[in-house]
Amino acid sequence: MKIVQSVVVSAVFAIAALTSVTGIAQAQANQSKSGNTKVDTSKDITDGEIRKVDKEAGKLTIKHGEIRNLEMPPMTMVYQVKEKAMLDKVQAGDKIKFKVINENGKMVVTEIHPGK
Ligand SMILES: [Cu+2]
Repeated sequence: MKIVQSVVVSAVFAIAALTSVTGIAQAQANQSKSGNTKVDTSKDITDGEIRKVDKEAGKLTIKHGEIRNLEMPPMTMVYQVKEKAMLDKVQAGDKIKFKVINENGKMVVTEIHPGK
């Protein structure tokens, strides 16, 4: 019983050590990336296709390409928009170019432009 416990304990320590090293490396990568974002603004614009418009909630479902400024891979997801009026000129099926920012941990679409 003692032996089993100590094996488990050292496995947990090994995993914890690995995790913290990875965490530090990622933090450093994020830091250098955010420094670049301000210089190259074209990185902020993402291609997408609107799947659903929810004017009442001020939300937009977008199938989007890679979001470079947020390091997000392509996917379909729901975003809050900065102002509900932005939804007046779009509808499901529209191809767009848009800008999304991370506002205190929440993704917010701040710009929508017609795409092709
Ligand atoms: Cu996404």
